[in-house]
Amino acid sequence: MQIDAWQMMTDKPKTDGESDVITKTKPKTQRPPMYKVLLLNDDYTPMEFVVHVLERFFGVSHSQAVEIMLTVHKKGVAVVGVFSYEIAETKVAQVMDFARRNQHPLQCTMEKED
Ligand code: TYC
Repeated sequence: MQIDAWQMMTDKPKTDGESDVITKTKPKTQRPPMYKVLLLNDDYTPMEFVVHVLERFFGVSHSQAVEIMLTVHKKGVAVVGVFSYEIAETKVAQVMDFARRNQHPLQCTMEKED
């Protein structure tokens, strides 16, 4: 009978049926769910205001902001970013508060990513 690394590390002698085979099990790492932040179209919010919102709260360039704003204007809705629950919630609150303070009906919501 030979002394092996397992025995030396565990101080446990192998008994019948135990082998040196190590079965690797892949740990199932749980990623937190992500949330899409959506901007909705309306007929009253000025285009420049939406562009400003996108630059200010979503850190996109002016040309990206114009592009996203026009997508919302034409299609009715667009995803403006994907974040953790807490960050998405903060973005939505910031946009809604800023729109309300400026008396625009702009709507921003969040939705769990599939
Ligand atoms: N439809 C608006 C207009 O014509 C512009 C607009 C774009 C409003 C995007 C909201 O999320 C929005 N003034």
